[in-house]
Amino acid sequence: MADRTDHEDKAGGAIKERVRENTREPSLFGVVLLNDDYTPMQFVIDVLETIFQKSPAEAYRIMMQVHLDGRGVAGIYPWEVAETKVDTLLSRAREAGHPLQATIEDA
Ligand code: TYC
Repeated sequence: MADRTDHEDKAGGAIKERVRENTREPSLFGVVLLNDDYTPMQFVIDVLETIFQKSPAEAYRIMMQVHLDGRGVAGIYPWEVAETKVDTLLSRAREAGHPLQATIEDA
């Protein structure tokens, strides 16, 4: 193709732009935190800041949403990222002796 421009075929005609042909956006999944009566609020804020990269204000807002509504979305990611976040979250919670739970659902 070095002797032709990107937008011409062999006969010198225009090639149609290919938009999203043979490509797909990755499917996305929400990591949902679940409420319980024992995990300290500050622990939930800490994991939202450190594992889900939330600002202190956003972490507080999400924690309160889970506390009041029973559940809340911590973040939306491709499948393998969501799984890793949940694994990290559950290890940290168990290590600290807290019953915090999270699920993954279609975003
Ligand atoms: N309900 C907990 C408490 O009162 C706080 C909490 C918030 C726990 C969010 C879990 O995902 C959670 N200490």
